[in-house]
Amino acid sequence: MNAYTSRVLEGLKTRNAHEPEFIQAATEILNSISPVFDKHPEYEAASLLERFVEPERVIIFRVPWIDDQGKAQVNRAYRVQYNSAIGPYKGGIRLHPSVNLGILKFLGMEQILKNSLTGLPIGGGKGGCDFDPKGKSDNEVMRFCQSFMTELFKYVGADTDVPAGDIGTGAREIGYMYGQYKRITGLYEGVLTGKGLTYGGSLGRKQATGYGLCYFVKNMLEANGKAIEGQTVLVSGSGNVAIYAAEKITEMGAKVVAMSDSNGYVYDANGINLAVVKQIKEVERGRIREYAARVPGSVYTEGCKGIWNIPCDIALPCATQNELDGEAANALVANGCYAVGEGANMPSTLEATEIFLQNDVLFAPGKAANAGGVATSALEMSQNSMRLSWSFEEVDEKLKGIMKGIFTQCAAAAKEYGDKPTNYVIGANIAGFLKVAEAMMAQGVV
Ligand code: NDP
Ligand code: 2IT
Repeated sequence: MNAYTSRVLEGLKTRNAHEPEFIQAATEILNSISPVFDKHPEYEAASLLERFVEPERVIIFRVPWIDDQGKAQVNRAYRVQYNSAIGPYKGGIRLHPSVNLGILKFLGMEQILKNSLTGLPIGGGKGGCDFDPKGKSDNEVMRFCQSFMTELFKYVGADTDVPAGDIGTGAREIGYMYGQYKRITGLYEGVLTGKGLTYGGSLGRKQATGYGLCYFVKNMLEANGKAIEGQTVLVSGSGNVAIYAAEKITEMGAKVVAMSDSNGYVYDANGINLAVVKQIKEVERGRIREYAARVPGSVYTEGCKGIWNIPCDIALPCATQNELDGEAANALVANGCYAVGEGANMPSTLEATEIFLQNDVLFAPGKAANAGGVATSALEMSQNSMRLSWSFEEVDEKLKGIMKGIFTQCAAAAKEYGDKPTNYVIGANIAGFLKVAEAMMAQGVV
C-alpha cells in the first residue's frame, strides 16, 4: 500500500475506531485501489481519498410507533447519503436489530463502488433502522413504516435519493413506505424501488439480485474453463437474494443441497425443493427448520455456520456480513469448493477472502456479483421516469448484459492491476473506483 493510501486508512481507523465493519470494508477497498494513486498523483493533491472515505451526509432520526398493545415504541433510524458524484444516492434500507451507523457506512461505501460498476447513473446510499420486523403484525410494520417515512421524506426523492429493500425490507415494507411518501408529498414518483407491480415496480426486480449473481458466476466460470451444470451448490440465507440465487442456479443445471437462516441450516441431498422454501419464507414468514418436517430425507441442524462444512463445488453466501470466516473458508477449500459468489454484502471476512484468493478459488466479490439488484432498481427508476414498463424478458436481458459488463470490467482491471488475472477483488474495487474518482475530480472540491 502506498504512503498516501496508508495514511488515509490510518486516519480512518482512528476516527472511526468504534465502527469495525466500516474499517473492514475500507481496509479491503483501500488496499485494492492503492495502485491507482501511483498513476494519478493529482488525486492526492485534491484530497480525493479523504473525501471518498467520508459520507457526504448522515441523517439520524427517531422513529416512534405504537405497538398492538397500545404501547409507544422507539427505534433509531439512519440514512447514509454516501456519495452523489455519479448520480442520486441509491441503496437499500435495512431493518434488523443489529443496524448501527458503522454497518450502514460500510454498506454505503460498498454501494457507491457497486453502483459505479453497473454503468448506470446512480450514486451510493444506504439506510436502515434497528427495528426488527420479525414477530411483528402487519399493522405494527405499517405503523413503523409510516412513522419512518414521515421523517425520511424530507431527505429523499426521485432525483435526490432513492431507497429500496435490503435485509428485513421487502415488498410489504416498501409498499407502506411508498404510500406514506405519496400521502405526505402528493407526488407519484419513483422515490423507492422494489415496488409492487401494480404501482410502478419493475418486473424482474424481485429476482434480480439472485439471478444477477448467477449470471456473474456463469461469466466467471466460463472465463476460466468451467461450467455450472452438474455442480453442487450451498446457498446461505433463505431471504430474497438466497431464494432467487437458488432458483436460477438450479435452472442452470446445478444442485443446491443446503440453505439456512440465522438459526440453522437444512441439508437436502436430493436438491432443495424451492417451492417449499418459498412457501415457508415468502408466504408464512416462517423458519427454515420447518423444511425438514415437510421434505422427507432432509435434515435440519441448529447453528447457521455449519453450512460451510458441507462438501460443495460452489458456495453462494447470501445472508449477511461476516457470515463466512477463515475457519469456514478453510473447510470449503478442504472439501473441494472452487468457486464462491457473494450474494450478500461482505459475507466473507478479510481472512476468508485471503484464503480463497491464495487457494485460487474463483471468488466473485459482492459489490460486483450482487449488483444486479441495484442495477434493476435503476431500470425501475428509468421506467418510472418514462411512465412505461418493460416486460420481464426485456428486464432480464438487460440484467444479463449488465452482469456481463461488470464481469468484463472486473477482469480487465484485475489483469491490469492485480497480482493475478483472477483477482476480481482488486478488479471490482479499482473498476468501480475509477469512475467515481473521475467524476469527483471533474466536479471540483465539493
Ligand atoms: P432478507 O431479509 O430477505 O434475507 C436475509 C437472510 O439472511 C435471511 O435468511 C436471514 O435469516 C439471514 N440473516 C440475516 N441476518 C443474519 C445474521 N445476522 N446471521 C445469519 N443470517 C442472517 O434479505 P436479503 O436477501 O435482501 O439480503 C441478504 C443479503 O444480500 C444482505 O447482505 C443484503 O445487504 C444483500 N443484498 C441484498 C440485495 C437485495 O436486492 N435485496 C441486493 C444486494 C445485496 P433470518 O430470517 O433468520 O434473519
Ligand atoms: O445492497 C444492495 O445493493 C441493495 N440492497 C439493493 C439496493 C437497491 O437500491 O436496489
